[in-house]
Amino acid sequence: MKFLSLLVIIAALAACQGAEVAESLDAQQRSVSSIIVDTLEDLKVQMADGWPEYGIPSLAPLEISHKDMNYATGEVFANGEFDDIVVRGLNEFEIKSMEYSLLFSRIRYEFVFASLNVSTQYKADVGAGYHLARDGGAFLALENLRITGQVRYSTGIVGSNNNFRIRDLQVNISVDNVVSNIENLSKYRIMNRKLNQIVEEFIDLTINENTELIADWIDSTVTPICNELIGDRSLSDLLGLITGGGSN
Ligand SMILES: *[C@@H]1O[C@H](CO)[C@@H](O)[C@H](O)[C@H]1NC(C)=O
Ligand SMILES: *[C@@H]1O[C@H](CO)[C@@H](O)[C@H](O)[C@H]1NC(C)=O
Ligand SMILES: CC(=O)N[C@H]1CO[C@H](CO)[C@@H](O)[C@@H]1O
Repeated sequence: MKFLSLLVIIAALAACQGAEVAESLDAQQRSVSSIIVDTLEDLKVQMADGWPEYGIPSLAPLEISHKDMNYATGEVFANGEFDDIVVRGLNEFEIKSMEYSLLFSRIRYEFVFASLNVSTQYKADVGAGYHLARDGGAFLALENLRITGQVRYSTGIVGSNNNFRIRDLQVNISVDNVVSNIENLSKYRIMNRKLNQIVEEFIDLTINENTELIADWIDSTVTPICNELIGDRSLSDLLGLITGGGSN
């Protein structure tokens, strides 16, 4: 999620950069949108290699060999181990729209991920007055994940690219379909399917019903972090980081 927000910020940066180099207002509107789209298309390609010089591995697919999860409070505990985690589809998003408005210092965007999915082997040990131990394979997918929203920014003195700031970040997330295939939640096949349906419904509701909560979180948490990250780096520095990364 944070990662997706970063994409948006990158888009904002690209827009601003474009605004400075473009000639006429009309030309600006067109070229800025295409600069953003080009930057994102480059980003998709670069995601396969990652940005090793910044310690970012390949993100398409993203592979994590092992992850532990431990949670405990009072009587309740949950310990999990995940092996061979593979996340697919991070770079398989379609840019449905990218509208830049110089007048409103705003970029509106819409991205659609056809399938963002994760597969893993899991081991879970859960206790809460009772005790449950489970293991097996697991697959989760978000199908037609749609991210829309806008970035509003302010630019400082014309010609200085050090005063670029994000004013607010709107991110609306919705998903058409959630797929959950977690093995061995129950040893009974029908019961297992039922439990997966509950997981699907839970994820669906979490994403589709909490849009405002997520949006507030992103705006209040991510916006300051982004501005901090941008610091006094110039926009061309930042664009260079994105598109010049990786393989060579
Ligand atoms: C997982 O996502 C990738 C990338 O979007 C897609 O090609 C693949 O079909 C998905 N896998 C399944 C089983 O849905
Ligand atoms: C995001 O969703 C909120 C509430 O659902 C809506 O008011 C707002 O216009 C949406 N923003 C965008 C940019 O789609
Ligand atoms: C420990 C256990 O019950 N493993 C099972 C998990 O589910 C797979 C596929 O349904 C079975 O093959 C395993 O025996």
